Amino acid sequence: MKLYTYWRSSAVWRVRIALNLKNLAYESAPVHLVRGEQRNDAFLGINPNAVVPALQLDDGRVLSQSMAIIEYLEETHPLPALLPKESPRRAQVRAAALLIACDIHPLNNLRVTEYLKGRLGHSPEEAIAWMRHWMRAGLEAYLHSIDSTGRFSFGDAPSLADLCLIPQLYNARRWGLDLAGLERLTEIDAAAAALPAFQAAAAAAQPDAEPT
Ligand SMILES: N[C@@H](CCC(=O)N[C@@H](CS)C(=O)NCC(=O)O)C(=O)O
Repeated sequence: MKLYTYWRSSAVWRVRIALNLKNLAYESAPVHLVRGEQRNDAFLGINPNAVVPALQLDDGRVLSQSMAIIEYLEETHPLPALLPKESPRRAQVRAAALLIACDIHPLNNLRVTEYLKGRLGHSPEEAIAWMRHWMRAGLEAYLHSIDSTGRFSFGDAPSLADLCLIPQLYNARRWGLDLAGLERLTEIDAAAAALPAFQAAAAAAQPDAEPT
């Protein structure tokens, strides 16, 4: 499998964790988002939506949307499970994951903040304030959507929700979000950081990582 990736992309990061937890080998094909390579004709042929991730399967078919890709991996390689067996609990894990993937991430995406600054004339400081606002509101809601105890968001093993949370916390720190009151989330982050699958998926561990 070939994963179209960018080291700092939180959407790809989710997929990298899933691939690593399920012990699936893949080749990385970096797409430099800051240089705009996602809008090159070659990549638009892979994903017309001009975003990473995209996962090219061995038969040539291309999957997009991180959550759809992870569901595909879960269906084809069920262990270790990223979703619990019980249906209401599955829905709760999916809801927490989607709170990040649908309600936080899109508001902070590169093309959105570039539009705020470029077309709408906002300053870089205003764009950062915008990102912090939506991250803080979303992470507070996330905190109230998960279990109050356990090493991870739902129990003692990582779930789909944690795959979304960990990259989002990297973004939160990157943009200087005050994480006071969110210690339960930073404890989950520390538990994840101890696992090789999460270590290998981290931004700094990617072949296209740049000095920060
Ligand atoms: N809903 C999509 C979002 C993908 C997405 O927005 N990826 C970002 C990186 S995290 C991207 O490629 N952004 C490029 C841009 O904004 O131009 C998914 O979950 O796969």
